[in-house]
Amino acid sequence: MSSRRGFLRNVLAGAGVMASSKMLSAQEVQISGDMPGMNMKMKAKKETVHAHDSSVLAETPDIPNLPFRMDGDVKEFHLIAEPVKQEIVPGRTVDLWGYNGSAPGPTIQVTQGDRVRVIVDNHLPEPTSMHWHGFEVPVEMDGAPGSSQDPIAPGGRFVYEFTLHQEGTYFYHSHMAMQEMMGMIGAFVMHPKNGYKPRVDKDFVIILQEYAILPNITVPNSMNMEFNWLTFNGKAGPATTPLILRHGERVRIRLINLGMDHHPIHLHGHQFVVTGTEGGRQPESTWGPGNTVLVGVAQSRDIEFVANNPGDWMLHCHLPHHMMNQMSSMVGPMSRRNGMPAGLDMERGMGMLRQGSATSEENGLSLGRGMGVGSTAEQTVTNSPLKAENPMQHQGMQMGKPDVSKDANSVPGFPQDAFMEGPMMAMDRMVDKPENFGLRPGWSGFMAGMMTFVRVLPPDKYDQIMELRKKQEGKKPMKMDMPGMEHEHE
Ligand SMILES: [Cu+2]
Repeated sequence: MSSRRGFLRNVLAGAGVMASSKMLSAQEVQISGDMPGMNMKMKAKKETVHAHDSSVLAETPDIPNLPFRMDGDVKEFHLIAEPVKQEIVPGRTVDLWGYNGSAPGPTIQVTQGDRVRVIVDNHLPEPTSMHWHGFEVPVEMDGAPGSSQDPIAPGGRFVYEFTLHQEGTYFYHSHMAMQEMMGMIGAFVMHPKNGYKPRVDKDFVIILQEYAILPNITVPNSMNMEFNWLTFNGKAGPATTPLILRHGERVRIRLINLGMDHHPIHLHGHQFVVTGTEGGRQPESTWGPGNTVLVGVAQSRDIEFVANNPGDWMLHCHLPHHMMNQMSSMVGPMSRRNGMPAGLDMERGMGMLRQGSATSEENGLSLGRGMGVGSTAEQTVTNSPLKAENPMQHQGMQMGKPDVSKDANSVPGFPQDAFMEGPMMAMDRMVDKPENFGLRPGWSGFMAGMMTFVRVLPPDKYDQIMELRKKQEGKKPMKMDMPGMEHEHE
């Protein structure tokens, strides 16, 4: 079994890229004022990047791009389905299944018309199959287990090969339903042969996922119907990486959803237009303004806007429970009653009524909220007073005082957000990174779940962050920002 590192080395060697060579980020390409294919020398020659292509390479914050090598005219990628450790927020590393060490898996980027080969190795303990979601390819390449191919056995391999005539935001995923809920998806961006008009300056990919993970274990319960970890590219707020924009730039954000819920993704401070779906580019006549786009399960939505309003703007799922971390019914002290059933059996876990009404004693507040296997009965939690004088201490978090009124504990419904967010939860330093530079102190206490920032910055602040980022990237052994491409002067 070849190690991932070894594999990457081989791929890089195959692509003529030395491990030490400096890769360009999408930003840097953009700063140079040209398209990626023009200012870089590529092994791929002109078949892979078209002279009239004004597309910028898409960036998937917190997720690498998948490198490729050219085999004649074929772009060859290599994906390894395997268990991965994923740090969702500082201090919370969970056991997911993904590809090449990451969940979601690395982003694949090709150009419309490319001949593509993807070697898929299965390093999972059970069979898997790779589906190319929305691809118009011959049925034997569709990855439907049992019907179009045998599942890929543990230790096995399947080689997919197809020519792609489409353009747009696509994705790959395991076609084993429960594996999907373990993280097994990745983005597959097909850039158009001739660039979209109007062209964008920045192009981002965000994959929406959700997991049900009990507070005391690291493995998601893929059978659960409720979720307490909601992620953008495998990270929950405040660990998500903000999208950095220079004031005035036009931006595309490609949103991809694979989970059990639909997510209304909302942007502050700007109106956008939906320019594409999981079926590719939409005609411009359909582009109406909005600021919230519902990304349904198995769908993708491309949104575009001009970042003309300076500021640090939230981009988030607007389902209230998807703006929280680690939420389980143990967290909200909502009842004084003993023995609320939670996760006792599947019927109740899924919210099916056996007796009584949804709010009866038998069912009560935990109905359909059980975090599942392992929890026999919910711990009793009382309405214990929140002490403003004596804030609780936890890990490396900044412990501000919970801001509650003197009579808070006599108010029905208290506490609600006093527990879930606020200065008590701030961890600015623990999630420190160039993209967070200059945010308002304490910001991280209010970022959770499917949340990140779109930072529309004046030129000097923008340059400062890009400079910090360049420095940080220089420290990393290698950065896979540009598949198969290398810096001109190295
Ligand atoms: Cu949501």
